[in-house]
Amino acid sequence: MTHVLVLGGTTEASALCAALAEAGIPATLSYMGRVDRPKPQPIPVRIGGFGGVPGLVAYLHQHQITHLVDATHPFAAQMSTNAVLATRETGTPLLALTRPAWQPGPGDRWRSVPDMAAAVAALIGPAQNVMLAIGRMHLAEFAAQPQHHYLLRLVDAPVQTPPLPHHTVVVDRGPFSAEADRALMLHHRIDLVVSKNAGGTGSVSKLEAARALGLPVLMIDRPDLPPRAQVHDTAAVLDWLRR
Ligand code: 3Y8
Ligand code: NAP
Repeated sequence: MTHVLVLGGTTEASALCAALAEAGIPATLSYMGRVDRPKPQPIPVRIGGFGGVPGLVAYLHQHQITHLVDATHPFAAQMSTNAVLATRETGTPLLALTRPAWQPGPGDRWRSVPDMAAAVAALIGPAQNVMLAIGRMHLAEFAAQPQHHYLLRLVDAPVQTPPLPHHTVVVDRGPFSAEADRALMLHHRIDLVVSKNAGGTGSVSKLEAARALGLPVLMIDRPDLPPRAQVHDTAAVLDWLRR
């Protein structure tokens, strides 16, 4: 009896869940529980960490999971690493559903940096209006460059004030639109956009808006992940499940 566990939190994960529901394939979606109101899904959802690799191993056994699809965000490196290690231990087939990294195109003014620390270091220099479109988890690191005015886009209103002396919070969740992002950047007179190289369609809008406005982008490259089989679309996952 097939039972698929999908590690979610991305647009692609939601598309896969819809396809699994449509195909009548028994599946469960897993969220970490990072945001207040995760998106409703057409299949059963579990929320919360598993408890490291041992916890995930136990879950795979207890719920007789026959296939694990890692459809987490490319920056969810710990989850993806745990998925590789746990399935190596249990022998559960693992497939990653991910999206290709964004590539700069004509008109893009990108400066790529290897990680968050390098992005912080790259902000040395006189005060600018900086759009930090990287969520909530790494904001505190930017306190090392307090001179800028930061525009912060967050899924939920912050519980405590971010440790940045000059900042404006916009509470919004993607997918976003290039028109709205362009208006947002103009309204806040943004000089520079900081972005993770998430790939996909859910937040590419900020890159399109930056290109239209001729703004520079500080692009944070993805963390390295252990090797695993990976595909870029739902159809390939369904084929894999049928084999
Ligand atoms: C909890 C679950 C779907 C999935 C939608 C995608 C697109 C919209 C764009 C910007 C960039 C950012 C952030 C972002 C996007 C999609 C996708 C994506 C970026 C939700 C969701 C969960 C999260 C967690 C959240 C992080 C944060 C990152 C905001 C749901 C809405 C910045 C990543 O407050 C927090 O703790 C937020 C944490 C991890 C990164 C960070 O460091 O703060 N995502 N985002 C998942 C869980 O609990 O397991 O409600 O949908 C999902 C989505 N967010 O089904 O339609 O596919 O990527 N998510 C980044 O890319 O830089 C926003 O503002 O331009
Ligand atoms: P992470 O740093 O790689 O994972 C940290 C720990 O969170 C994991 O070890 C695991 O805890 C738990 N976890 C992460 N994803 C989980 C999931 N889908 N289901 C159950 N537990 C999960 O992960 P993250 O970057 O915080 O991402 C958390 C969630 O937000 C994921 O669903 C991810 O797809 C989504 N997301 C992240 C980003 C981003 O920028 N990082 C962007 C968009 C969406 P245990 O070790 O206890 O099992």
